[in-house]
Amino acid sequence: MQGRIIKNQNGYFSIWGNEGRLHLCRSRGRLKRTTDVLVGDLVDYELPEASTEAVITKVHPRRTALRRPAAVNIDRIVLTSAVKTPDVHLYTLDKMILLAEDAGIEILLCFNKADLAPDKAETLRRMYEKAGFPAICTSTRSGAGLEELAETLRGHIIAFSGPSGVGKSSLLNHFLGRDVFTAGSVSAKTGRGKNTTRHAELIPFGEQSFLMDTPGYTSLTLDGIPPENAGYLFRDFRPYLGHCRFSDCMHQKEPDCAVREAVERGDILPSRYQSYCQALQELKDNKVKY
Ligand SMILES: Nc1nc2c(ncn2[C@@H]2O[C@H](COP(=O)(O)OP(=O)(O)O)[C@@H](O)[C@H]2O)c(=O)[nH]1
Ligand SMILES: [Mg+2]
Ligand SMILES: [Zn+2]
Repeated sequence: MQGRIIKNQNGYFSIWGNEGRLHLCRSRGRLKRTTDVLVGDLVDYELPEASTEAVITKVHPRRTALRRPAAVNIDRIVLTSAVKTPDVHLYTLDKMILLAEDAGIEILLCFNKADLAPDKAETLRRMYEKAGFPAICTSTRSGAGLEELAETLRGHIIAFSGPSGVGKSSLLNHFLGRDVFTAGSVSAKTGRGKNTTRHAELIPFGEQSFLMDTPGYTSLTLDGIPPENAGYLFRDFRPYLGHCRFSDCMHQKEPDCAVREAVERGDILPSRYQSYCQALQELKDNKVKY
């Protein structure tokens, strides 16, 4: 039998069987100890007679892998920000984009709480569309943008990710039509979410579709990406790569840099270029040394 790992609580897995039933499983059966099983994995399992627990026999190859949170086979990620409370932080957003690009996951940007600052939401949407990202402004209060977002939720596994307090759980509860996820209130003092989702968890959504809430975070460390790959992972830089004077140009202080020229012409957003420089430094600082 085949199914999807939708939850891992301290090594106790929940498998959503293809037949649409939930099985619990603590045993990896004949799997090697070194085989890790992650949320999102497609697995083969057996249901031994006289046992209530399933036994995993095989983990199928993965299409995508996200490290934080550890989850695999995500097809699309909705990178969610709030336009206000908490204020959108562009470097954090650009880092989330970089990690998702590196994981090979299709990206959609969602600027939520548009009711609090509609003009700002629209400005952000335009900025990021110019950089090459599909983007939607939403409000779970006014309902704006929710239908448009719902139309993009077709696919296999769709994760919502972003800082805590931006409204991920509220959006997911809206689409699932019930309170599956705890929507926390934002602390008046810090402007951050109080009540956050602890485990990466998939919720079955229609036929063979799953939605995933990811734990909110307050900071996000960049590592594990070679610094020289960063330029390619900024998709708005791609048209200019290969046009710099030096083939190994890192787009910093080098002469005749096509990326910097594009920034000066206004073809690349200054904030995206700043994020690139900051990310590059962070990747260099966190580079694994041998
Ligand atoms: N004004 C406004 N508040 C929202 C919106 N969406 C969510 N909230 C509120 O923001 C707070 C955090 O929401 P939550 O869904 O827990 O955020 P999460 O941490 O990203 O899962 C809650 O108090 C929500 O009621 C929105 O579109 N507009
Ligand atoms: Mg939440
Ligand atoms: Zn360059």
